[in-house]
Amino acid sequence: MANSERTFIMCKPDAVHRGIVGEIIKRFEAKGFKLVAMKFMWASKELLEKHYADLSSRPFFPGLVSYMSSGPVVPMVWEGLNAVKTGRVMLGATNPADSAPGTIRGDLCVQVGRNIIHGSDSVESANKEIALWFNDNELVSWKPASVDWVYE
Ligand code: DAT
Ligand code: MG
Repeated sequence: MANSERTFIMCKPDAVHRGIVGEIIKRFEAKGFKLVAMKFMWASKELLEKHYADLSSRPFFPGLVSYMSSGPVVPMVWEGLNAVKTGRVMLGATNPADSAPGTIRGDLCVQVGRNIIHGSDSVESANKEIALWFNDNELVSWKPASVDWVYE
């Protein structure tokens, strides 16, 4: 069902240190998306190198992995209609200098190397990322009481 598209969203270590994890979660909740999984963890360099494998040849890759492994992160799975595409819109452009006001990055951060949040860029990468960060038994099956008021 289209309403059950899933995306992988992660608050990065700067979001945790700055105490804005709640603000970020609030936006996905308020939008009407359904929380399927969430945890608080300190990710290993190995896991992050896998997560960002597509970027391994980029000059910023070592800095990216060391930033992402410098503190705890909050990986999450959110579900809903067009969750991947809409999630990206909610995040805003990769470089906060280009992120529109009203987006998470546009409102809450200033520099590309400290851009506070990750979001999957396609359904295919979402599925890969969800499988990389979560076991099947961590994905919770439930029906929000609000569902008939979010979808017609
Ligand atoms: P996004 O996170 O918007 O999907 P991406 O997948 O291209 O962007 O890059 C992953 C992360 O790498 C990004 O959130 C921040 C960092 N990054 C990307 N381009 C960068 C650059 N030119 N300089 C420094 N860090 C960069
Ligand atoms: Mg990306």
